[in-house]
Amino acid sequence: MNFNGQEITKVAVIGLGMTGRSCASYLIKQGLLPLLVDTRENLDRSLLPEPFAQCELALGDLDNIDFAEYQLLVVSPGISIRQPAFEKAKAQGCIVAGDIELFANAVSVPVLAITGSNGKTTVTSLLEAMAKENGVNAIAAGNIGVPVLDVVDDKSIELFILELSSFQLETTDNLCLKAATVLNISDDHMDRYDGLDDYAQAKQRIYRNCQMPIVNRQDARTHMLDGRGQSFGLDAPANDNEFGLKNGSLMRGDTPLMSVNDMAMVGVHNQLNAQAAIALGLQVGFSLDAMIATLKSFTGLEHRCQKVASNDGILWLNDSKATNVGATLAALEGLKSHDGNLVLIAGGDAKGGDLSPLLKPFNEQVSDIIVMGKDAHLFKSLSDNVREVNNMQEAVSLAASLANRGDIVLLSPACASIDMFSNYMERGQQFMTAVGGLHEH
Ligand code: UMA
Ligand code: ADP
Repeated sequence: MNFNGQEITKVAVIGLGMTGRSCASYLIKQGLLPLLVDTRENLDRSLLPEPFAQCELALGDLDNIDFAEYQLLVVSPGISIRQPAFEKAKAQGCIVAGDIELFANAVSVPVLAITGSNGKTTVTSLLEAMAKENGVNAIAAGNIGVPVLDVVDDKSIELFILELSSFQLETTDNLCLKAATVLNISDDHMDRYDGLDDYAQAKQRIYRNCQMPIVNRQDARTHMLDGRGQSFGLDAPANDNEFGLKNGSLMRGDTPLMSVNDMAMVGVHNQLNAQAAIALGLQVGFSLDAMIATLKSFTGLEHRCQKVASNDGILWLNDSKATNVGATLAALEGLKSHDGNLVLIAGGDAKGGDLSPLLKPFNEQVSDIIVMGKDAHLFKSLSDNVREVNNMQEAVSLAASLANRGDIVLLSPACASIDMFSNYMERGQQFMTAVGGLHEH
């Protein structure tokens, strides 16, 4: 296989989750027989796809594997490349890359990319819907859950819209983009980075080979050092390279594009997401009218400030996708004008993040905080109104006993779910099921 100008014959795939399996299948299709590696010793070989049977398999500690004879190591995003095994391999001449770099090497149609701490999936899905409205056959892929190498060879695709995580960007060097954005930077994945600047640097790699960077005016960590690009923000735009808000309208320069009241998505953060999507869409020739039409009908995604049906006069909101502090702050900001009590259900794995920005909204807006999970104790130091429970059922029952007609119960955990649930979807689903079961007596 030709990879960035070099003929590759010996390759290893590190990690056999969704990405690793996709990489292995792709490489086998290219006529290679990759070494398959996973750090989990108990990985069930019988669950691996049939074509993988021809490949050698190595399980366990990466330090016990000799990568010297391999030219390329394709590493999954869930595995940190900052470990001695990879340092050693690089010193021996191995290239360390991820699936997005292999995609970059193979793709021949335009690509847009989106990263940021929050809003990636919303903006990526919104752009996919805008593409459809424009009659463009586009596909959303990457961190959104569709491994890029599963779709790169589909000749019917006219445009790729990639959601990229900081982990994927760390192993990507040559992805050429029509336009890209870092939506925002706030504390996340601090168990993998040495602070916010280190994390922001990984995200900034998205601009490396990008024709049009789209940055957030209110968030300096999203900016290009040379000031290049277009921007979006909460304030009024100064010129046509700026998108913004003025008198309740989404604006480009002096031109009102649409009233925010006509958007189907709610919350100020979604007004920023909409601006970013419009700016990206214009770079690939989408019509403004079609993008505005999409914004009038696109209601947002499940598990993101989603209303849960109930008949008790309480508004139950499922924001299970709030896996970091920034997302929970955005949800609380959106509920600022609410008059009744607000009961918050939070907790899980804080990923080493700093919870202190929650202190102010907790004091000003939240009447009761119900917490669970690995880092429940961290919330107790933030407020006196914190009660700990053991599971989602208990959390919902307690919330129901605390809330009255006109109040809001918000599940917005500010933490990852993996300590108690298989993913944020399961957490949100358990919340919705428990709320649904409240009146079945
Ligand atoms: N793992 C090991 N040993 C291995 C391989 C993996 O212990 O040898 C563990 C990892 O530490 C991790 C889990 O297995 O806890 C999954 O890691 P992975 O790299 O195999 O993940 P994939 O199944 O390939 O899924 C990845 C993304 N996951 C991560 O980056 C952790 C998925 O994003 C993405 O949808 C998928 O690739 C397709 O591109 C999920 C995610 O949580 C939604 N992303 C993080 C986020 O959004 O915050 C970055
Ligand atoms: P990501 O894919 O980056 O995790 P999502 O679109 O899935 O982003 O949203 C994750 C969480 O962040 C949800 O709780 C959502 O309400 C919130 N959110 C969405 N957009 C923004 C934004 N621009 N700023 C802050 N929070 C946001």
